[in-house]
Amino acid sequence: MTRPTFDLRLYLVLGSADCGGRSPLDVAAEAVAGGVTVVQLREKGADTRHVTELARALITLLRPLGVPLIVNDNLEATLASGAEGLHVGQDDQSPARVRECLPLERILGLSVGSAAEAASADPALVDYVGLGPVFATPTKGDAGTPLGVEGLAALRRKVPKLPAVAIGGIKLANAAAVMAAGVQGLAVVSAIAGAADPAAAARALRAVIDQEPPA
Ligand code: TZP
Ligand code: MG
Repeated sequence: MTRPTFDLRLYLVLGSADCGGRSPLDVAAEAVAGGVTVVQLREKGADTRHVTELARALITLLRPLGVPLIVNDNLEATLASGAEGLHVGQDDQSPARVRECLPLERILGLSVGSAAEAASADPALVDYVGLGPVFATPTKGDAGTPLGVEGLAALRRKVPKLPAVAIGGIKLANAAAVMAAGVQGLAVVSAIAGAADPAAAARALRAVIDQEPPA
């Protein structure tokens, strides 16, 4: 069974509400031009048909560029759109349930925010973990208590077998410190989707990420 390969260095999470009135397709296109390596569609509150349509449009844009699309918490839309993967949180369908329908060739990501959650992340089911929130963030109201950089580094050591991205309040000013906690990449919403120039924002983050020795 071939497990997927992917590049987590700069992981953009976005939905229509995050793009300052712009189209998520336009923002994603600019962000990828600036160096984003993975895009996650996180269209909160939307029905499956709408998520599937938006995911298909993103795939048309991203696939020729070799950038995988991950759908947040909607297995049906992941399968219907043909997206490269799915990301689930701890309150969503469990990885074991998801894998009953999602082939191992597709990427499955899991949010992890504590040592207990880290212990339950099974590399046989999950391809990467999203660790966070690192810092307080207005983007996700229920994100939980921030780990801080030290907490992130400690949590990262508890999931040594899985690649990891950090998420929550990450921006250019703290990007180097977060990378130094031992993650493979940075996941951001507002630092790119909310930027006046998403391509420039992505380029600046990639410059920092690419300076860190690989974790
Ligand atoms: N999961 C944990 S924090 C968060 C998500 C989706 C939001 C991160 O948004 P931002 O704008 O990068 O702080
Ligand atoms: Mg969720």
